[in-house]
Amino acid sequence: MFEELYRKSFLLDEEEFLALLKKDIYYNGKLFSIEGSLVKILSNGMALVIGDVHGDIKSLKVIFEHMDVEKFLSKDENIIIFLGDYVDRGQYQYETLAFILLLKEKFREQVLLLRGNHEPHIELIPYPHDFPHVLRNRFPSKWDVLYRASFNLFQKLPLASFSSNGIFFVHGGPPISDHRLSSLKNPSLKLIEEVLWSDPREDVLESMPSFRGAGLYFGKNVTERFLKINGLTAIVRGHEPCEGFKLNHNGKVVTIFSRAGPPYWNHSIGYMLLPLSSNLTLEYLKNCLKNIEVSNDDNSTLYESYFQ
Ligand SMILES: [Mn+2]
Repeated sequence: MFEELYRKSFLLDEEEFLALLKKDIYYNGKLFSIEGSLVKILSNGMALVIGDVHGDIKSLKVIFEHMDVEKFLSKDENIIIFLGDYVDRGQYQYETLAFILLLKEKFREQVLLLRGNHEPHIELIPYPHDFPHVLRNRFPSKWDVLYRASFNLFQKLPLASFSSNGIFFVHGGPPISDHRLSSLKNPSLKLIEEVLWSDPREDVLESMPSFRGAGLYFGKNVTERFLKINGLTAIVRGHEPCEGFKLNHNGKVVTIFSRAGPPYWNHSIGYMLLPLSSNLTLEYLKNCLKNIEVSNDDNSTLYESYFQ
């Protein structure tokens, strides 16, 4: 199944890609309910959580093979949560976006696509944002139509999600200027910036401006207040390059990074596999984190064997 979707994502012509970008992204169902930009997870199954992919479709395929995603998705209650940043930087940007959208189309009830800062708001364009250039090279006569359709799609992606067992899923960080989850139902640009762009810091207690030029660095006090106000246990996010995953604020902020190789040259592809039904302790949450080691020297060889 997913081998077929993977192959198809490399073969789409511009019309097929455009049709895919224009499809409705569907959320309200048995497993998710969406209100504005916030998704409540209703599933009692398992969640596979994927961090930044940034055009590295091959690492995504490695994860899917490693954990037998066909078998995983054959259980109706199981879901995949993507934490955003599908395009920019990597070698296979439109293929990655196409693959994820094909997956969403086939398993619309089971796949949740959150928004990253590289699925940008018009007033918060990251730099570099090379996705339009990639499209122009690949589809010279229609790249602008494809980019506009992608951009429109990005605007519709929800910002954050939470599970009934207390996990908050987001690309960057918690809403800082208004901690209430309900603030994400109809968020201001300021809140959009905070949740898509922020990073945790150990040497800050509250928050301070970020070197990224957007979003904030948030400290332990912000994390603890946000979790307490909303009755949550932990924040699971992406956004920062690391060796698969990292922990901040005594394990209450988990970062997952699901790609390897250039331009970060990390050696581990991270993902998370966690139950949505049972109570989770921070200790248990750590055991849900998985890493797949790859050697950068061998990347081409490793990837070659997966590439068809
Ligand atoms: Mn990011």
